Amino acid sequence: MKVLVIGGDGYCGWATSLYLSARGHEVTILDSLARRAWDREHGLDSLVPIASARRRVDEWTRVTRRAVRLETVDATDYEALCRVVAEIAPDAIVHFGQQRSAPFSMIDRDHAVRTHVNNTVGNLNVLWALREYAPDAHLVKLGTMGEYGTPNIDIEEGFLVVEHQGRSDRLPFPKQPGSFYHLTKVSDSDQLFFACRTWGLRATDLNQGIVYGTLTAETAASPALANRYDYDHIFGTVLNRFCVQAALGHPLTIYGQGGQTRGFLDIRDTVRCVEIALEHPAQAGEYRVFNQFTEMFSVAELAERVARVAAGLGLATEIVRLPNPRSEREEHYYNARNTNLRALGLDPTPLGDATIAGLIAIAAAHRERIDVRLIPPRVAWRPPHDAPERAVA
Ligand code: NAD
Ligand code: USQ
Repeated sequence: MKVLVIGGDGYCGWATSLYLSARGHEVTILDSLARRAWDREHGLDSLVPIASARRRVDEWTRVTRRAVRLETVDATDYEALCRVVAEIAPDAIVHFGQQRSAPFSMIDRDHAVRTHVNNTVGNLNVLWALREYAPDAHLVKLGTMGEYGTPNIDIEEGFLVVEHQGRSDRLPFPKQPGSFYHLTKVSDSDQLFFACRTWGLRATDLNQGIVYGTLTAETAASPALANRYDYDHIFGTVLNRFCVQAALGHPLTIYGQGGQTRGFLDIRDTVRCVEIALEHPAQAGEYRVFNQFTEMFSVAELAERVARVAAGLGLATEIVRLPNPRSEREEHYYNARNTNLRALGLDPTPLGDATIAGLIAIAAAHRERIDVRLIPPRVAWRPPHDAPERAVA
């Protein structure tokens, strides 16, 4: 298959590009390298050093004799995007290429707007480029479990059968996203559904949970193929952050009560989920949603788990509950369905103590690169004087 991976220089995209290339697919990475620029802008860096985009694709060819093409293009640049899509004539496009941090999108108006322009214009351009140059190609788009929020009912895969006034319909599941970033994903889903209904495009929306881990067989093959490992308060996700904190002897930073429950998956399952979606394309005109996670955990459960594994490694780990910088439910019902990918062959990798110990060990090996000032949360969802209690008073 000829696969165009938009955002292929990022955390999920890099691992997926190499995984697909190793399995004989003809992979082109299209990436604006915006993420590297955002890191520089905010003084952040991956804990594990990552080679430049050019250097890593060259290294892949050296190690495997397989080529991955690299196009440094921004998906918001429609002409450049179309040139690549027309040239490659892909069988499938995997779209990872967006600003994906909730805190980044909540820093200020400028970051919220940049997130929306980058993600929404990019997604629209991908849909128009498909319509014009590859209408039969399958779009596999990364969405997020965070589109649904935390409703007090079970979360279905994209759609809900609703009975109302004696009539019934299968409608998009109600969305209650928790940040300006998550809002862009809701808008993308609407765009995808519309483009499939209207133009007959075929799309799979992968509503992915929080990814953890850093190693896949391919990224482990050489230091120059290493994947990013984010631990900072803007791009670091919760389990990866806890493992770095444990390695440092830094208290594990639970925001609020810690009852926040989310879907999680190992990055080794991310790459397999994308492969499964590609192997079983949506029909022409079909828009379908797969909830892409393997297990559900609360933040407090994860902290306790990491502390226990760290103790086994001789590391004393404290857990702290910080005032929550976000607006989110801290104790809530959470039960999400994830049967579609399993039905198509996903054999989940459960979170094992060995995975946590491995992440702690990688962090310990790079501890001189850790900037502890980047750990405490600094982006608040609302200024203190805007808290609802005050607003009501
Ligand atoms: P990342 O920041 O590591 O990678 C995103 C990549 O996209 C970067 O290389 C960036 O340069 C590129 N990019 C951004 N805007 C672009 C544009 N306009 N044109 C071209 N390239 C662009 O993020 P990630 O963690 O790999 O996430 C990838 C996708 O998966 C995102 O869409 C994200 O919303 C989704 N996702 C991630 C997670 C997670 O836990 N990491 C969980 C659920 C969903
Ligand atoms: N949290 C802590 N302590 C921390 C960091 C986070 O308690 O040190 C809490 C947050 O308050 C939140 C939960 O952990 O309740 C998850 O936060 P996160 O930063 O790990 O993940 P999130 O902001 O939800 O975003 C990440 C990715 C995003 C993706 C999303 C999937 O950055 O791209 O869309 O996970 S999901 O959570 O399913 O929406």
